[in-house]
Amino acid sequence: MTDRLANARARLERVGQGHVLRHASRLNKAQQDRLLSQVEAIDWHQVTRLVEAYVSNKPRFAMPRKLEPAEFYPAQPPANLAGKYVDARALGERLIREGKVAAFTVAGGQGTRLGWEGPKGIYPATPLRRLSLFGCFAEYLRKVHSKYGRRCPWYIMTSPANDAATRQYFQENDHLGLDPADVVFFPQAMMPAFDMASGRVLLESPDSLALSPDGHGGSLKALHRSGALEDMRRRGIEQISYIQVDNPIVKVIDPLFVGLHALDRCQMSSKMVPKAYPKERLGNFCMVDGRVTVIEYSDLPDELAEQRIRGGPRDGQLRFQAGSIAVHVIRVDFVEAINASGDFALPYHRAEKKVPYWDFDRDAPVDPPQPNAVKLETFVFDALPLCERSIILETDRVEEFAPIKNADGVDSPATSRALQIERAARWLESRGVRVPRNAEGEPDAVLEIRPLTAIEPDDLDPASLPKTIARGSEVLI
Ligand code: UD2
Repeated sequence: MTDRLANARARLERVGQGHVLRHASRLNKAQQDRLLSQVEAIDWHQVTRLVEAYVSNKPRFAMPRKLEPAEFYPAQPPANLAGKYVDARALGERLIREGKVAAFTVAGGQGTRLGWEGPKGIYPATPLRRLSLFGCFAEYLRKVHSKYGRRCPWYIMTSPANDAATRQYFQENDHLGLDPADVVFFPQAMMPAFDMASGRVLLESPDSLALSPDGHGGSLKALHRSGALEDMRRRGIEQISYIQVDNPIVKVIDPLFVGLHALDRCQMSSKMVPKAYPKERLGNFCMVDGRVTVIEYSDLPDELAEQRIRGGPRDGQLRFQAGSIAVHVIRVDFVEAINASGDFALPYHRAEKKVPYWDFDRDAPVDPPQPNAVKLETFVFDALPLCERSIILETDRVEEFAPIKNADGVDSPATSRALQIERAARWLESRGVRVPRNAEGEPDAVLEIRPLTAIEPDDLDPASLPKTIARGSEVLI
């Protein structure tokens, strides 16, 4: 037995996970190396603590004693804030022009709900061109470049499971028209799945652990460990515009949002949409002990979720109405600071999942019919309570939130397509174009506006637009 194998075995035996390498002597050299590399990448002391805290025990959500809805900047500024919005947008634009803003996409998720093989960013998202999600973001950034005269670097967090396929896609597609030097990939860390009954780490095959990405909260560590933060420093980046991979109409960089966040000297800020219904599957922006805190929809008690405002200009609206669309601006020095305090750890969230595993008694894989495993993830919004200052900006759902998450039903390719077409129709109508609508008021044409043409309605030049869209037609602007 090699020293390497013996050492790893001893380490695992000490923490009650000796089964991981018990069959390793039957593996060939390459298989052993693969498994040992996975084992060596894991902090086993932490694993013992996590099993105790999250697998053997089910942590109960501790409801804060005092929970208030968080304040937010409305999408349309009231008269007393109109000047501030103008100043904020000007500041955001200046920061972009000075090269101080980077885009950051978290794309390490597995996309299991969509049933799409391969990186989700490759999913064909737009109604006519079937442009990929990554393609939408790349065109957005190319438009930012042409509008503001400055290239914004784009950081993309992958996972070890989709890193190679993601890079290959960019290479084969000429980096989607971007300068390769401006696209920086780095993988996030992985976390093993635990057998729910025993707390033992699962193996998916004799030479591999059952690993999955450690949650989008892992991005705050991965930015540091990968050297991406240093790269940002070298380029003079101060603000990170954080987006998820699943939303084709997201404002990859929004000058107003960046500007409000910078003007108010915040560490990390967020965008929200008013929830469509009380238990919509969005995190709820709340205030706990004077700090912005996201409470997951599943943790918000029904009675609070259903509460409505009585009287005043917002009469009838949900009291806890601010739902997170997972769009943030984060200061580079905030990410540096939390990483510098060595013990920075976001809380883990426990999910019970069906995880296929290898049964060594039968020497065969098992596809469990019921959830058999616990997966642990951290969430980026759990960094919000670490901020002294944090703002929330409201945005319009049709303008900015058309995520593709599920194969059908809510947040599916079909709902995203309808929202994309509706947004294109609104933009065209705002520039004087007549768009046919059906009895339900939906656009009666398939419309797509290239981000290269416009990332906001004012980018559309009425002189180059059709006067009328023909009913039933397909129009690419
Ligand atoms: C997230 C938020 C929800 C709401 C919604 C808006 C959570 C728990 N919920 O729901 O409150 O804001 O988004 O769309 O976050 N990812 C990684 N690595 C990982 C896991 C995820 O990069 O280890 C990425 C993933 O590629 C995607 C994003 O994070 O871009 C969202 O992941 P999700 O699908 O797990 O989040 P979701 O839709 O449940």
